[in-house]
Amino acid sequence: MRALILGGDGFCGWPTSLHFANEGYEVLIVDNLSRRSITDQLSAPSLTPIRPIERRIEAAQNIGNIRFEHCDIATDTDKFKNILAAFEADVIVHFAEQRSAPYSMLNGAARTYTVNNNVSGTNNLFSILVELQQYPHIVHLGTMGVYGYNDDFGEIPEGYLGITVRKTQKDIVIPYPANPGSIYHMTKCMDHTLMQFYAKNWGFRITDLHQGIVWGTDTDLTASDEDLINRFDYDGEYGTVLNRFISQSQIGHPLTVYGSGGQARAFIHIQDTARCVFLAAESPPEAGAPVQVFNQIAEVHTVGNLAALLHEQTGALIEFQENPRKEAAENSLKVSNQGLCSLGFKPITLADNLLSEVKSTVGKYEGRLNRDAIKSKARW
Ligand code: NAD
Ligand code: USQ
Repeated sequence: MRALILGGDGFCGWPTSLHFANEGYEVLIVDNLSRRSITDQLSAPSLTPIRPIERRIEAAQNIGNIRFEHCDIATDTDKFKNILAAFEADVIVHFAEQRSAPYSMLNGAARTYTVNNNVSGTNNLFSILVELQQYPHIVHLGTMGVYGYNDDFGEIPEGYLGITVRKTQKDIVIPYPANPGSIYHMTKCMDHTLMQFYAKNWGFRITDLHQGIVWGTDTDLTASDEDLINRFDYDGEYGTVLNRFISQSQIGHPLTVYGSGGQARAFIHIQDTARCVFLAAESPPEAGAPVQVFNQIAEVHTVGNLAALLHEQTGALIEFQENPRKEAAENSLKVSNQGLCSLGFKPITLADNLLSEVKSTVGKYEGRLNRDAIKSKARW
């Protein structure tokens, strides 16, 4: 079986590529390494010393068959077409997007880049496959943020909502109403609509994984060799909340809780990201079916509770800051993850004590941390 991993040099893509290779897949990573250059521009490269892609790929040969092609899937259409034509993937996992909400809200250039990069990349993928008449299973990484984060419709179902139409009293199922909170999250809503059309018109088998916030740094495979080490972001744009709090507690920086800390969000450990993507990849929907949606999450916490937990464990101080984002000060959130659980997903949770493991990795490299990069520059 051949797996094409778009964005396979990134935080989620690299451990997932190793996971597929370890399961016996022939893996081809396609990435334009834009993430490495953006974080260099922000003076906040990965805290962990990730190796150049060539060295990563060389070390990965001990795990399985992995190759790399440099290509921008949003702009280099001819090269992308040649890669797709030659590789003839059985499954394509699409991670290759600009994934920071704050970055997407920095300024006009960042908004335009995020929309063009994310939506064009996704459209190019499907449009080229139509031309080539190739119909592999496509697994796209979406986000919980496409739903908004509230319980207006009760527990958040997996992509679709059963409703009764008031005028006709008919019971129907509709795509869950999109309610993005940033330009980045909006591109994931646009991707989803685009994919519904490609599934309806050309019969593509598509799975959209609406993933929560990923925390942690390594998986068993990335930890097996220093040359395979995964990236770790702590900065104001790309660092996600729990990984930021872990690194802040390590260097004696107060935990930067935005607003009251009442924001509830869904979380998943990086090891589970790789496992879930693999489970989903092996369970495609029927050709012609609507896009299959799984909520890829393990558990829900409020930001304030996470800060309190780290305070308890490490004594770190908590600093409530004015929230730089436009979002509800507090919300309640319940999310179904039945789809992946029914395929065998057994979520890792914070109770599994992995926090200290992540903290020790951060401790090892804390000398590389740029304190000036902790504060977010984005306001909206
Ligand atoms: P990342 O930035 O670490 O990885 C994305 C990779 O895609 C990078 O290596 C980047 O160079 C590459 N890329 C971006 N645009 C490209 C293009 N046009 N052509 C080729 N390569 C391109 O991000 P991540 O954290 O690994 O996230 C991966 C995916 O998962 C994203 O789509 C993101 O939206 C989604 N996701 C991430 C999280 C999270 O907490 N990290 C949560 C939910 C969903
Ligand atoms: N927050 C703080 N303090 C911080 C950083 C964040 O209180 O120092 C708060 C934010 O205000 C927000 C919450 O923590 O309420 C989450 O913020 P985040 O930066 O961890 O996550 P977010 O911007 O939502 O984006 C991340 C990933 C994105 C993914 C998304 C999944 O960067 O790629 O799609 O999580 S989800 O949030 O479920 O939509």
